[in-house]
Parts: sequence; structure tokens; C-alpha cells
Amino acid sequence: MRTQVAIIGAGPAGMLLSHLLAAEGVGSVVVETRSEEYVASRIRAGILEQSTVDLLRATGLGERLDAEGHRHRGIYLQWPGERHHLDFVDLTGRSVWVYGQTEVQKDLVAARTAAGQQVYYEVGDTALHDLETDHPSVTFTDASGAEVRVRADAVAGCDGSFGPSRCAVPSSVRQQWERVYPYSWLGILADVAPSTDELIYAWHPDGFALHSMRSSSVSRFYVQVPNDTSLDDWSDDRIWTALADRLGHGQDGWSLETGPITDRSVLPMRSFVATPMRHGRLFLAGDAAHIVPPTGAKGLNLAVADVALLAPALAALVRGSSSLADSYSDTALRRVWRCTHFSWWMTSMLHTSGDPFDAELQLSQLRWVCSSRAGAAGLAENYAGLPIGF
Ligand code: RFL
Ligand code: PHB
Repeated sequence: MRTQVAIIGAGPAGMLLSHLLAAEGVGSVVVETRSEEYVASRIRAGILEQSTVDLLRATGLGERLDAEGHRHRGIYLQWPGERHHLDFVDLTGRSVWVYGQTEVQKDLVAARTAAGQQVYYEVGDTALHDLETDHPSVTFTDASGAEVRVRADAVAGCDGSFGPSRCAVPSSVRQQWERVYPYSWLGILADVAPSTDELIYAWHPDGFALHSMRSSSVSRFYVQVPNDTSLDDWSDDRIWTALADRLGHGQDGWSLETGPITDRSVLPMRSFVATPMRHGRLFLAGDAAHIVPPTGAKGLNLAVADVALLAPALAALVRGSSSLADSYSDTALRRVWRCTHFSWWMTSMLHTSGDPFDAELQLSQLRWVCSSRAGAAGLAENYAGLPIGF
């Protein structure tokens, strides 16, 4: 089979890329190892930054987001005895939206299905070929067991952190940077109205906690736990007690409402960047090229920013002009490293290490961010997101 762009991975990066390419008149085929239902129901990101929302709206994907998403002016930062609101709109003129990745994925799948996009789900043995020529291809076994080869002008590796695309960049040219953090997040989803109007990021001597949300009746929470934590050791009671302590239940009349827990998982935290993001006719986007710890809410937004740059570059490439494709990796990596730094910085400021010197530095940093307009504006500018192409 022949197409213009073969896309590996039907997560947000791959599906949005196929949508943006179609808007440029470029055809694509998407291949995905998991089932459509599995990809649609993975509970992940919850926060969209301003430029992500602008892009989704501009490309016809904003209808449900505008009806069901919630615009937030900022976040709360807190530590024992104090809670401060940072107003991003006041500080930078930009805001963020609470709209789950599951919802973005549904909107993307609906739009691509309506447009007749070819997506192969439940494929096996995905392999990339002839990337250093102008006639690359991707082979796989489809759900019925048939072997398929997709010939294309370019291949987009949107296959997340465990897919084969990154390793198709030869180790002689690939460079990788990694930081593994000595803690994880235990995340829950609960059927309870949020106890806050905007997200609360809490520093606490027992460890970080985050109060997020998905809707007016569903809340999302995270607590810092040691690596290798087993869910079996965390009863519902233990989770709610840790959240109440760390989020300041009882402080200044604030209370944490609890409810039935509908999902729970432990997530390790790491920073990872692989360069270059382009090798021959292979282009990497999203988690395939970089991972950030979730404290800055950047992973999904960075995947969107990558494909916003990649779509016009590929459209030009298939029409014979290679300059945007040639600059894609360097341009994308400027934002990748900015978000990598911001996510590391938020993580380092808010997670306890057990070292009392670190704790004093963190509290000093938090006080400065919450009391200085310059400190607050730096956080706000990064959290609400820099313009695409920064
Ligand atoms: P994905 O979503 O992992 O999709 C990659 C797809 O590729 C498929 N695949 C293959 N397909 C074909 N052949 C193969 N051999 C393949 N191997 C893999 C996979 O099955 C998968 O469907 O990567 P993508 O599209 O780059 O999107 C990245 C985002 O999903 C990720 O960065 C975010 O979820 C990160 N993240 C957050 N990001 C934010 O911007 N804001 C947040 O608030 C936020 N919170 C989070 C998060 C991630 C979390 N987890 C679980 C990692 C909270 C959590 C808990
Ligand atoms: C979430 O709602 O899942 C979420 C929100 C903010 C973060 C990370 C995760 O920083």
C-alpha cells in the first residue's frame, strides 16, 4: 500500500498529526498496537495549555472542549499553613483548561473516523525500513494476521516511550539524556466533586500531593510515594488520610471531600530526551522523543507542539521542499528542553527528598515564587505555555 506519511502510534501525537496533515491535503496511514478502546480509555493527562487549546480550536476540534472543558485562571501552590493562588491570566494573559486526554483522544478519533482516515489497530511486529532513502516503508502484521507493507514519502514515529521508532535512529547518531527520580506518584480517580476551584500543588514534609479534577463530579489526586510502592500497601483509608494531611484538610476552614475511588495506579517519574528528532525520512514526535515528569503538566502539550511543527514540515517535504523538515529537530528541541527544565524544576521544588537542607531551599523557593511578581510570572509563563515555535 502507498501513502504520503506512515504514522506509527494512534495516541494524541499520531492522531493529531494525521488530522493536521489532512488539513494540508496530505494523506497518511496510522498503525497502532493496541485496540481503539484501549487507547481511548487510558487515563493520563488532564491539563491543556493555551497554545494547545488555540490549535485544537483552529483545526475544528474545539467544540466539545469549549462545551465541557473548564478554563482555569491559574493554580494554587501551598505548604503547611499557607495556600497561595497564582493568577496566570493576570501574570501573562494566558490560561489553561481542564480537559482530559481521554476526551482529546475521543475528539481526534471522531474527527478522523468522519474523514475516513485509515487506522490499523491491534497490529504486531511493526518495523521501519529504508529510512535513509526517499522511499521508506513500515511493515506490520494486521489484526487478521496478514503481513502489510506501507510505502511512504516519510515516516512519523509517534509511538510513545516504548515504541520501535526511537531505536530506528542509529546509535552512532542518537544521543540520550535521562534523569530518574527517587520517587513515584500514586494517582487515583474518584467520584467526588472537586474540593477546589483550581488545581492545588502541595509541598508537605510527608511528600508532595496534587488535587486535580476531570469534571464537576470527578476528581483526580496524586501523592508522592517511594519507588516500587505496591498498591496493596495503600488502602482507600490510607490514601484519603495522606491526601487530607498533605492538602491541608482543616486549614483555614478548608475540607477535602472524599468519594469512591474508581481507578488507581503508581507512576514512576523520569525526564528523558533523545536527539536528533529526525533521521533521514523518520521524524519523531511526542513521548517517542521525550518524557517529562508530570509535575509541570507538559507531556501531552509537548506532543501537540511537536506535531504542530511537524505537519507543515512534512507537507512541504512531500511537495519537494525540505527546509522545514531540515530544521524540525532543532526547532522542536528548543521547546522540548524548555519544558524539560520546567518539569524538572517544578518536580524538584515540590517533592521531598528527606534532606532537611533541601526542604529549607524548597520552602524558600516557594515563598519567593508566591510573593514576587517576577517569580510568579516565570512559573505562569511556563505552565500556561509558550507560543508554538518558541
Ligand atoms: P502515547 O500516548 O504513549 O501514544 C503512543 C502510541 O503508540 C503506540 N505504539 C505502537 N504503535 C504501533 N506499533 C508499535 N510498535 C507501537 N508501540 C507503541 C502505543 O500503543 C500508543 O497508543 O504518546 P504520544 O501520542 O506522544 O502522547 C504523549 C502523552 O500521552 C503523554 O505525554 C501525556 O499523557 C503525559 N501526561 C501529561 N501530559 C500533559 O500535558 N498534562 C498532564 O496533565 C499530564 N498528566 C501524563 C499525565 C502522563 C501520565 N502517565 C500515565 C504517563 C498524567 C499521567 C498519569
Ligand atoms: C492530571 O489531572 O492528571 C494532572 C494535572 C496536573 C499535573 C499532572 C496531572 O501536573
